[in-house]
Amino acid sequence: MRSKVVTIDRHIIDQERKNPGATGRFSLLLYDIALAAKIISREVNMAGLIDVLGRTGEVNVQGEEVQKLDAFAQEAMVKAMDHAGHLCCMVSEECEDIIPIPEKFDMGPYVLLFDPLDGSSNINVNVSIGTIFSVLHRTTPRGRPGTIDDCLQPGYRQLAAGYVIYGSSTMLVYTTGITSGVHGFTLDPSIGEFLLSHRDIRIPDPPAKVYSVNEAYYGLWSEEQQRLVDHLRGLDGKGNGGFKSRYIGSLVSDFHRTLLQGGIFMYPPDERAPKGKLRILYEASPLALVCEAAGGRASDGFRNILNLIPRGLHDRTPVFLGSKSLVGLAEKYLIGDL
Ligand code: AHM
Ligand code: MG
Repeated sequence: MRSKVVTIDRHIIDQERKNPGATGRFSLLLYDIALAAKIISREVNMAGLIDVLGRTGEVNVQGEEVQKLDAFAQEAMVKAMDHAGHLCCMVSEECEDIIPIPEKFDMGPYVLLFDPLDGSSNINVNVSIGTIFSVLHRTTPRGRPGTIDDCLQPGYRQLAAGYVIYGSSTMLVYTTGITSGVHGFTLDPSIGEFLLSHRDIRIPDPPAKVYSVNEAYYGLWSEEQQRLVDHLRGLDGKGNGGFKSRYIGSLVSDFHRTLLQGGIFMYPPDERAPKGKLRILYEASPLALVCEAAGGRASDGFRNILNLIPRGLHDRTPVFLGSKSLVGLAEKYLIGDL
C-alpha cells in the first residue's frame, strides 16, 4: 500500500494546529519561502542553458534582462516576501543594510534573514548550491518599519530556519524550533509541489566517520585545530583516525550530507580570517538551529552558535556543525583538553 502524500503546505498547517495560539500568519510566511524556493529552483535548473540562451546583458522572452543567478535569487526572495504583510524588514548576504518593506505594504511582526544563493561560485561547474533562511520575531513595536535591533538577535530566538538545496533534486529542509524536529521535502517538478520525503531527520550518532573542512588552510590554522585534524587523519600517533574527508566547498551541500549521514563540518578561524568566513545571521545560525533540532551540535569551537549575539548584520563566526560526539571532540581539542 502506498503511504500518504504530504505536501509542504499540508505539513505547515498540521504543525500550526499543534500551536493553539497560532494566527496562521507564520504559516503563510513559510508558504511564501517555499514559493520563492520553487522560483529559484526553476532558474538554477536552467543555469546550464544560460550560455545557450544568453547571459547578463541579454534580453529574455519577457523583455527582461537576463540576470546572474545570485542577483536573480535575491530579487526572487524579496519579490515573494515583501508585500504580504508578514515582515517588518529583511536581511540578505547580498545587501549591506537591512532591506526595508516598501511603505505601500503592511508591516508585519517577523524578520526574514537569508542567503539567497550560497556557494554561487559553484554554479558554473554544476555543483549543488543552496538558499539559507531564518525567521525572527521583531523586538521593536509593531506597525513601524523594522530596525537593525530587530535583526541582531541570538540564534536561539529563531522561530524557523532552514535551507533549500538545488541538487540532483531540489529539497527544502526546515525546523520551527529545537523541539519541533527537522523535516525535508523534495520538489516534484511535474506537479510543482514540495512533498514530505524526510520526516523527523535525526543526525546519526554514532556518526559516519567523515570530516569536512578546507584542508588547504592547514598551515593557517591554530595548533589546536591542526591537532584535531591530525587526530581525524590518524596522524597523531595515538591510533586514532579512520575518517574519510569530504569537502564540496558549498555550505548547504556539505551541511546536508553531514545532517543525513553524520560527521562533522568545520569552517574554523585561520590567520587570514580570524573569525572564519561564514556569517552568523544567515549562514551559521539557521544551520545551527537545524543541526540542534536534529539532535546534533552547533559550536563556534567554544560555545553554542545559537547563543552568539551578533553586533553587525554581516558578522562572522567559526563553525563546527554535526554529530554531537564529533563536535564535542572538536571542542575538547580547541579548549586544549586533549
Ligand atoms: P559565499 O557566501 O560567498 O558563497 O561563500 C560561502 C561559501 C560556502 O558555501 C562554503 O562553505 C565556503 O564559502 C567555502 O569557502 P572556501 O572556498 O574558503 O573553503
Ligand atoms: Mg553565503
